Amino acid sequence: MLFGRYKKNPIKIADKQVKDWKYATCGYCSTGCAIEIGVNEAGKPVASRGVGGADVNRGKLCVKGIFEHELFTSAGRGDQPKMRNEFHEDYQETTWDTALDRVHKEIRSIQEKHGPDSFAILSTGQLLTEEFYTLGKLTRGLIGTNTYDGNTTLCMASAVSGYKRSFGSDGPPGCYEDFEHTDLLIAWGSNLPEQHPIIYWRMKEAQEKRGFPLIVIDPRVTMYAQMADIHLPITPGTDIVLQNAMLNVIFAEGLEDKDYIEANTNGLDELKAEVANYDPITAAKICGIDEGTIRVVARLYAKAGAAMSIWTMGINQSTHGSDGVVGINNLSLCTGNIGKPGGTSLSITGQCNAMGTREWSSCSGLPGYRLLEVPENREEIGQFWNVDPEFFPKKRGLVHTDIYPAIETGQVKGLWLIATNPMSSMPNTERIRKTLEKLDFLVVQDSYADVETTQYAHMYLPAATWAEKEGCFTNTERRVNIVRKVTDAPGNSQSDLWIFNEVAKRFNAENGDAVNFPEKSADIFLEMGELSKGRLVNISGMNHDLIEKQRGIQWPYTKEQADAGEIPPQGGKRLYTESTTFSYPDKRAKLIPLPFINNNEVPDEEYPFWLNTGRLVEHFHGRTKTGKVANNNKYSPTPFMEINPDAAQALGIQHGEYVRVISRRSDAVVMAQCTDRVSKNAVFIPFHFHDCANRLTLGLLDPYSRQPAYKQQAIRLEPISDQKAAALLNKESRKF
Ligand SMILES: Nc1nc2c(c(=O)[nH]1)N[C@H]1C(S)=C(S)[C@@H](COP(=O)(O)OP(=O)(O)OC[C@H]3O[C@@H](n4cnc5c(=O)[nH]c(N)nc54)[C@H](O)[C@@H]3O)O[C@H]1N2
Ligand SMILES: Nc1nc2c(c(=O)[nH]1)N[C@H]1C(S)=C(S)[C@@H](COP(=O)(O)OP(=O)(O)OC[C@H]3O[C@@H](n4cnc5c(=O)[nH]c(N)nc54)[C@H](O)[C@@H]3O)O[C@H]1N2
Ligand code: SF4
Ligand SMILES: [Mo]
Repeated sequence: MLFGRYKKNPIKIADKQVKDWKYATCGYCSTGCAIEIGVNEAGKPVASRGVGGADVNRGKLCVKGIFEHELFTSAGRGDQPKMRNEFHEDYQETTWDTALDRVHKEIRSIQEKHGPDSFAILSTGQLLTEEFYTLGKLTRGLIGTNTYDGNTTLCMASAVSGYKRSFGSDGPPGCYEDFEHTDLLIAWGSNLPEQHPIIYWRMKEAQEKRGFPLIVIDPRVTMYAQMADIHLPITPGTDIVLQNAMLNVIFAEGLEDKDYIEANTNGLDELKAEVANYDPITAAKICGIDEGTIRVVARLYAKAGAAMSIWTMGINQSTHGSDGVVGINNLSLCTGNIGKPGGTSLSITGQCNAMGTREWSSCSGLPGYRLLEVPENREEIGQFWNVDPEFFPKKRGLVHTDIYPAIETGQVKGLWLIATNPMSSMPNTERIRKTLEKLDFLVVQDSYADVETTQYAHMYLPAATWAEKEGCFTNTERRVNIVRKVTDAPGNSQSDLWIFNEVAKRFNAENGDAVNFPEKSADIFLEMGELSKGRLVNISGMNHDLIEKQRGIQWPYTKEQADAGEIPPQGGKRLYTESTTFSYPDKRAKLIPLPFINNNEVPDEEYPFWLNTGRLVEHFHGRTKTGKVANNNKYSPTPFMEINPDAAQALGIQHGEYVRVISRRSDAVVMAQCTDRVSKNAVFIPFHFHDCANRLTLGLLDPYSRQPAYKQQAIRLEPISDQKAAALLNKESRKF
């Protein structure tokens, strides 16, 4: 039988007159899709397509990747540095030399007056790895501030912290191919079809072949939850209670992998003692999942030949974020599900190069997962960079979320924001607004001149983005892939690498140009390769051309291993197999007990609803990019909330009406979208819109990772009688 458009006019795709296809890696999410940008005769990017031979996406792209070429000509790009005078007036265009001389002068003058750490540098997960490495060398080796971090503290810090606590090092051990070997998949707080559509497609294809059960744990009935075999609508913020209860059942029924535990782990007795407190009946009362279901899921998980866990922000962004990751690792270790095909504990990363910054930016330490706390690591990098190792701090300084309060108290006086926008992404943005206003000197280095933070900046540096420059990203499965330069950046904007190198020249001149800063991205990559030798994150066998040829290579990858055929041509698939052991000195992983303390802001009589925040498939973060691409923006141009129809009816709120949402911090106006995706006592607001979700969030911090709990806070709702005025207010607070 024939369906669809048969006999009707077939869809005609306009001939874009592509002359040449250029290779890149998608610049949005951490899936790491290989993409080709079509340029026409005049060299103008006119089309995007997935790369067929690339293992990650096998020719596919999602709704963001497919329109990514439109970014190059999108509205709001910066094309000239801009500067205000010392009275914060006269925002004027200026030359690069004047701008960068002033950046150098202001940093040093603040440091001289208030100490080296009084100037803060905050970066991102969206630069190229070579840029991250260069920024790290500049910050740690020349500027010498320890107030240096990235937005990954808002994103991956709990995963990093949990991996370090369980395995002794960061580094996701699994890969996408694990879907093709697994017998069961649990997804914790991850909305894969919307946030990582192509990883989802890989998973779905494998599941259709192998029929493994999919268990989704999420308070919201997401698209992923709708496709699950079992959906556990957990009470927000209580995942570790469920994890403990699952282990309680596993131990009680003797389902653990005793041989694996004995050979590879420490801490079993302490863990057993703690989980004994979490029998499924008690646990059910806290986490909202009934006793019988906890037992079924625990048995299914432990009895599966190979079981895989993935997770994203529903775990990381919590006051128990780091513990939640350790809890997943506990489950994996106790059932022997690490380092084997289909048996893994895989954190799904966020931004396109959140992995690259973890590995090479020196934000949390020194390059190649080295630590400031380890004297040999400081010595090694000092020698390699020609910097006195004594110049390095002996421990990590303030993290992202602690830097803003340090601005409030006057400890930090200057800030350089690089590719991150706290006015849309930090919790409690009304407080952040006041914080930014306190700064003596704020530099904003962003590809878009209309990013909200420029309103508070003394200096704006226009940066090239994505395929306007050349270098690498590392994706969720440790695959390094390359972005080639497709087109020039607009006007007088420059690549982040160029900017860092120019700033470095000014600091380097202070001490006779002692430190070497290569200009070419390919050379910087080789330098990183040298530093990676003998490290877990070994990339020494890779170079830019080889990476493009193989359509991405996973680390660890050395020339010796590749020549000897010990690893496939596309790199090491898994960590903690026989050839890579855990990073603790005794090479064993740790089982860690996780007592649960309920420390969230929870709904009460005054603020009766949970506020959950997150993402939509068509938009990326603060929408500086997707807000300008018509085919993305058209799906959701207006701030909205998902609300349960019964809850809406009880409050007299109609579908499509504007509603005032109020938290203890501030308020926001959103359009009501009635849907059963959310329960009667919860609303969900995407955080993509300016002056919206993050006006309301509290952002209590995880004690280990200092990551904010963006997903758990309390709000109340007020219907708005004057809908016209609300629509206008809403329009004003909308960015585009
Ligand atoms: N389209 C698109 N894709 C993106 C991004 C984007 O902005 N747009 N951003 C990228 C980045 S940086 C990141 S970090 C990832 C994020 O990817 P995801 O984490 O998958 O996305 P979120 O929507 O932030 O949150 C995931 C889910 O956590 C659930 N959740 C809330 N509270 C809890 C809880 O207590 N327990 C559990 N188990 N779940 C809970 C939410 O209901 C939500 O469905 O996406 C990446 N991909
Ligand atoms: N309520 C709530 N808040 C959240 C989250 C949540 O789930 N809920 N998630 C958190 C998470 S996981 C994350 S990762 C953060 C993300 O939050 P942000 O770090 O603020 O992310 P973006 O809005 O993507 O900001 C990146 C900026 O870099 C610019 N840019 C893009 N490419 C380049 C480049 O090559 N060079 C330069 N110099 N600039 C560039 C963009 O224009 C943009 O302004 O948000 C966090 N905030
Ligand atoms: S899944 Fe992620 S990496 Fe792939 S095309 Fe979409 S946004 Fe880009
Ligand atoms: Mo993120």
